[in-house]
Amino acid sequence: MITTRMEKELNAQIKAEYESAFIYMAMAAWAHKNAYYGTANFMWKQAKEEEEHAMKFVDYLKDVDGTIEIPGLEKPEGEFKSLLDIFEKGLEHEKYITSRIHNLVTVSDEEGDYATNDFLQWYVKEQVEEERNFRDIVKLLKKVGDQANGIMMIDSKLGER
Ligand code: OFO
Repeated sequence: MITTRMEKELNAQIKAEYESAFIYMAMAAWAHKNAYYGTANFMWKQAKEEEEHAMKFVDYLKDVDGTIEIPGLEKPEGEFKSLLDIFEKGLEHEKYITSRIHNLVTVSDEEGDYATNDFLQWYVKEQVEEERNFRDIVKLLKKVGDQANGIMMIDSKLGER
């Protein structure tokens, strides 16, 4: 049985994961419009993954007989300055999600909820991976700076995801 507080926090995280999906879809749309087709592909796939993150919380709430709340979402930012701008914002967003996951772990401790604590460990590991992916791309983009060839090479590499 899940506590009301834990249930509320997990539902808030369903919303946060769908917000992540929307943010990355907006980035994908901008990238496509600006002919960064590799980045567009990367971001559509990233958005799909975020939906999977959300659905894992939905499935978990089903497992523990919790109440699932389907959230309403805000329109995400749709204008960006560059690929570097996109990936820096992505990295910042992932850091925010990491802090949210860590807070959920703290709440599960406080609630004495060992099952949820165990469930959350998957997200703790996943966030290390998520931050790393974005950070690596930010570093590459900073290295090439304004060189169009370098940017196009990175974009094409991102298309392989
Ligand atoms: Fe990008 O990890 Fe979920 O939100």
